[in-house]
Amino acid sequence: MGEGAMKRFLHAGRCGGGGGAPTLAAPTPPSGRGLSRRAFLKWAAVTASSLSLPAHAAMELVDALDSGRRLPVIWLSFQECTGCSESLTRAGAPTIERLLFGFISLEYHHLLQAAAGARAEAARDEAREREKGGYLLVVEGSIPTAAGGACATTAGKSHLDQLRVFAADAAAVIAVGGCASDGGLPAAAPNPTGAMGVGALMEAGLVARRPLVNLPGCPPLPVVLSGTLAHFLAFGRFPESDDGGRPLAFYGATVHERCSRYHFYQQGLFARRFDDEGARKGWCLYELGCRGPVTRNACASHKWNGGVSFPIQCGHPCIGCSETGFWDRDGFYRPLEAVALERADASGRGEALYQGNCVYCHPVDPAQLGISPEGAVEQLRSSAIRAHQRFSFTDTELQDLEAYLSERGATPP
Ligand code: FSX
Ligand code: SF4
Ligand code: F3S
Repeated sequence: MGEGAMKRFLHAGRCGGGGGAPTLAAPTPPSGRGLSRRAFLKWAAVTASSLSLPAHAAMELVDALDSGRRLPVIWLSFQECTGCSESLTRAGAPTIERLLFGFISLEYHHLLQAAAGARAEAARDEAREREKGGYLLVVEGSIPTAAGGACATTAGKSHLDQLRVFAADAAAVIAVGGCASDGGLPAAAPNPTGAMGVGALMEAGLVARRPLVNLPGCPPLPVVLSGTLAHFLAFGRFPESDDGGRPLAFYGATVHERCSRYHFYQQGLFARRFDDEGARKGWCLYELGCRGPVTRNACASHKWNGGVSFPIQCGHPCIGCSETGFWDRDGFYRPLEAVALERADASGRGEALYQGNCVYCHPVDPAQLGISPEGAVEQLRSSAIRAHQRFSFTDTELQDLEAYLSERGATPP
């Protein structure tokens, strides 16, 4: 296929639409990798788009993956629930297995490989020697460090020692899932095994520093891994990341920003119980503890099982599974506002009250409120305002609000 035709194809694929298939001069051969040529090209276009790459990057992706060079990958599973691999094997088109077996040389993955026992371990060690400095290491699960790493071993070797050895010879490392990224569930208090993520071990000097990308989520989205892998295959580096080492293309926006219930949030329509009318009508889950506003992940747009659904769509609030330490943060079912109120001083509590209530009708910046703090509180105490169900504040809340308005310089016009 000529470059022009390819570009037209990729453009058609990117723009989607069932009827958007391009007209090709000749039938394209199957890729020979368990994926038709057409599906492969379409996938490349969609992947480039999901990575927020410019249009020409799809071509580079195609060229790199088409080159026949298969990147050696060693995949180590440590302290985890296997949910990450379960999630990844439910990727859309192409399935993650096709990506893995078509474009990379998966040297070891104890869940997916057929081999087991001493021969599998020997093959893994032989791959490390053979591909020294050139393989990609994928880590799934946290690494126990208590008791010298004795809490978890495979084939007589501690996970900590395995990571030390395999990271030292890797070209780069992908930490898949919250456990590998920051310790995840196994690291939840009181963290009896001293579980740590890969990055923390590198920072502590316990594991060799290598280029690292974190793909948190419990589990992460399949597209996050396939997109990150494809980027590495095509460009020899990981996509641009945030401070937490997470690719911005997938973790650059909050769940809230792309949530299908967002318009209910804006209208102040909330489910307050899992079985109330609001829940049945699909209203916003903020009052049930949704962490979507403070959680960066792409689940609201990419979803699971080929785009079928994600937690909030199923009626469960986001528990913030792609954020560091989410297991230990404030419980799962308390509204963010309640958590903020508990933590804050009087002015901070007043801020939460103001930003959670008053901004529906008044400026976000209280300096532009056009009334003194005392005047505002006086009005709020008046029976007319109290009659409005949203604004029945207690005396303590009114004091907090006054403290906030004073601090922020609310003055009469
Ligand atoms: Fe952790 Fe993954 Fe959660 Fe489970 O491998 S991120 S417990 S889905 O399986 O590591
Ligand atoms: Fe935001 Fe959660 Fe409500 Fe969605 S359900 S709009 S993520 S608070
Ligand atoms: Fe996790 Fe929240 Fe998405 S719990 S899967 S980040 S909706």
